[in-house]
Amino acid sequence: MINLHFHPSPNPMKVLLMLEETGLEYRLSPVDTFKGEQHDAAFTAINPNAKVPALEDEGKVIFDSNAILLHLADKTGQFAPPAGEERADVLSWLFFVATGVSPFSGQAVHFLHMCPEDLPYAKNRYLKEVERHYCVMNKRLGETEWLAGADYSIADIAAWGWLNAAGFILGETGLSAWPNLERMHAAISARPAAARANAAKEGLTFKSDFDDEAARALFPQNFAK
Ligand SMILES: N[C@@H](CCC(=O)N[C@@H](CS)C(=O)NCC(=O)O)C(=O)O
Repeated sequence: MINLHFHPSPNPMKVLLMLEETGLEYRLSPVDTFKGEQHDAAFTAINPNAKVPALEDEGKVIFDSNAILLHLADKTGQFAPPAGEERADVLSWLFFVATGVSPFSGQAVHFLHMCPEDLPYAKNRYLKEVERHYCVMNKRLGETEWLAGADYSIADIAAWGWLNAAGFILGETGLSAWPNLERMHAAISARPAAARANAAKEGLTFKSDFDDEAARALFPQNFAK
């Protein structure tokens, strides 16, 4: 059975949604990143990057959320066409999310909520990049139903993981300045698979206090001598 090494944060949530969408059988192996479990030797033997998610599928390990989404799409023939122009569109938008939306959102969360110093330049830089990426998606979603075109795909599934954090990044207005994006996020969240993914997450307990132990676990390089 598929084993997803999991923490309820944006990148693993993409994969959990995909597993629920495809109907594949899976189990979750919790990795409590606030306690530093991503650095345990048993886990770095699975993901040398010491981050979640990682997935074991019939003895094969795949890490990085977007690689896992592609693997599962190819395995099941769902949410990404196997070839042709429509696959090219899925890849463009998947990688736009993977290399833009995801890391800029992550850095915005870091400088807004976790950085021990108040750094206005960094906050503004990442917030504005998140907003710029939202504008690009909002424009696209004014022209097409989903990011890659007419069909729901792994590009949308990848975006959902981080769009869930919009309120945490932007405050209570969330996605309201980007109505097409808000429509798309709401449409995914209303899917039964999203409800099942959220319920599966709720069934597990993780450390949530962002204290000194968590800071050392998440940003060990900041504490290196
Ligand atoms: N590019 C990777 C990024 C993975 C990533 O940053 N995961 C975060 C959770 S969303 C994590 O493991 N954080 C713990 C840490 O950095 O130590 C992916 O998409 O899977």
